[in-house]
Amino acid sequence: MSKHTLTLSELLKYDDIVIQCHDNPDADALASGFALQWFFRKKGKDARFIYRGSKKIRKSNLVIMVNELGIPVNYEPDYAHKPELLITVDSQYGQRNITTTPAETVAVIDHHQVSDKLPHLSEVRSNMGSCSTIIWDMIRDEKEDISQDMNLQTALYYGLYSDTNRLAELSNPLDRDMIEALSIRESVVKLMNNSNISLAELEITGHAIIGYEYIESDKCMILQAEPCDPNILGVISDFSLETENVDVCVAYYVTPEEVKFSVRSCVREVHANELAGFIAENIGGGGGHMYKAGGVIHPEKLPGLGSEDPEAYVSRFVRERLHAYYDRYEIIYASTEEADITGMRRYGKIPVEMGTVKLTDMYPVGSLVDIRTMEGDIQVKIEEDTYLMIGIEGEVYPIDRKKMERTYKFLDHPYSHEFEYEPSIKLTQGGERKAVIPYAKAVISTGQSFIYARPVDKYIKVFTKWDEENYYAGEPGDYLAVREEDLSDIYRIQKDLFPRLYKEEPLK
Ligand SMILES: [Mn+2]
Repeated sequence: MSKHTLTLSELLKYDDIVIQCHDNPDADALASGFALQWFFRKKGKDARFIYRGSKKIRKSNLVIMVNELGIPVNYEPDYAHKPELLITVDSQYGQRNITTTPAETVAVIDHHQVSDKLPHLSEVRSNMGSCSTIIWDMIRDEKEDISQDMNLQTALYYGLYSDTNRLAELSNPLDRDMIEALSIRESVVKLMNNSNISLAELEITGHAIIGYEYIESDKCMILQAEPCDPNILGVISDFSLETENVDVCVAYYVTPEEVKFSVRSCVREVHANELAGFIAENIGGGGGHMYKAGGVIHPEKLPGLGSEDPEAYVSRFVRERLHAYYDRYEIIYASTEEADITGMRRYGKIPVEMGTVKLTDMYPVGSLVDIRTMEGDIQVKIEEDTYLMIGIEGEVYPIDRKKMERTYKFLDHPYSHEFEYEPSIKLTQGGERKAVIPYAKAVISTGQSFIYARPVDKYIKVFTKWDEENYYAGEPGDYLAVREEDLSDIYRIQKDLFPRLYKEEPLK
């Protein structure tokens, strides 16, 4: 759910501009307002940046942020002026977490879930780690250069850093692009980090840990905290995961507005980002990395909450989701099993156009590169014959020349394709990021490969023989597939892709 409708230049026709972030601002709210104000000043507009509500900023890392980075934000609990344009950042106008300021026109820039009808001037991208990322991207679209302003860059970095639990719960590639592009004042970040926990939060941490619940059969720990800075949830779950016989941790708090949670895993059978997504499925959102993730649940979306006490309800709900998650999967380890093909049908690959890049066209032999895809970063060492395949959804994977030539043939037209996020590469040691697609050539599969496959009726996790550390998760309707020429090469094919990729063939 995302909306891209607004450009910053559209807002330049207004003169009397006020930027407001949510009450009790956090680092992302402050950075977002700061960046937006920076943009307007650059354009000769004197926008005012305010926050309201009953509390002035007191948390020491935020006080340091405001003072050290010179963020010109004003606390205006009784703001009475009605501006021509009010822009809410890191929050949506009319919501409970932001005091309503009357204005002639309202604009919204935010990364939270869309909760109400948005004004016409809105940019809400719910899949971003921070609102700072969105504003950074919008300023970049306006071709404004922030590289000379270290304070602004540091603020943007710290905004994303704080909203993604020290970057651990980062899930969007654009967030990673921003981190890479920013030059920051490390010393200030260090200072803010070391004032991250107040004494009150230290106590919240202690209480949550004392009240832990341990599910022995799953080696899973659940910890409920009092409402706090979401970063504290990361602190609680990181620390608790270090306990022996604890493989997975979920820490959460409940407020009337939201339930926030952090997930940590140290076992390959449970990907934290997947578990987070599962817990919040249809009622919020979750994501992150394999080992660290987090998410949010919107209480109004909880089924059958009714008049029940939300805390009791949520604590039961989280336990039920965890049980459901553990019950749900059958785990298949390809490296130790030869697939049982009874009940499977035989399929041949339908020739589809794909892209292929000879990686030595982009970097010298021996280079170590990071390839960024929608699913995350992968690292590849470039050999003489390393190619990169670009699949029909923009997914990429390395392949050696022999295998590529056996399966595909070159077409005589150039490859072009647009994806939601274009795969890109940079040297691991640093340097500029290059888009992959301009280097790609179009190929088509020669239809020589056959598989056995069947749709699965439950949830599965498949550890393929190519990667013992990572599994591919499948849901009912997805296909479990085995290569005809190697019955231990078991993998999963998503149900929506399958009919586009395979057609049934007679059994041999
Ligand atoms: Mn935020």
